[in-house]
Amino acid sequence: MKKVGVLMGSDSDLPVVRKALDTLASFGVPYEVHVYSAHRTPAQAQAFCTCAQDRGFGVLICAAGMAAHLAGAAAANTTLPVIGIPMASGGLGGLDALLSTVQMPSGIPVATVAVNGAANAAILAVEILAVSDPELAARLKEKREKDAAAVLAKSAGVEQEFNR
Ligand code: RP5
Repeated sequence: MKKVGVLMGSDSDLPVVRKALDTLASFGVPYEVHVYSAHRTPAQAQAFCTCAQDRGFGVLICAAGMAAHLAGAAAANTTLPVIGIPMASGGLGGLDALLSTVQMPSGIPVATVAVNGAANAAILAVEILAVSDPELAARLKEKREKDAAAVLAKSAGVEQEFNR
């Protein structure tokens, strides 16, 4: 199975990024994690992304906050799909990172999830890998069904309390 490359701009992003790692692990998807910054360690970030396809990665997840250029810089250095997680660090609640991550020029896309949307970033990465992996696709379907059953169970509780 192809691996997921997970990059974050700072180790201060890890508490949120951990949700992506846990989600990938729950699907049995292999990953590799690095703290590489587009600004503080640009050479390492570029070197990783340039070789990622040859090293067996199928998709990259990049989390960064503030002037968040990591996902865009990654996308500039690979044709693998890149998923950006805008982080809510700094004083602007993540709006700065959201705009920096999502507003890519035509030709270099970044699939941007919600601010701090680490779990969805991982699920999207799994969905990308599942296009060519029927077993993984079955695991995704199973999770959807489990999640729907949990919501319906909660609905049953609310219905019982209020619908008379
Ligand atoms: C970004 O700056 C990082 O991704 C992080 O979200 C933010 C703050 O980094 P630290 O100053 O906590 O290392 O590049």
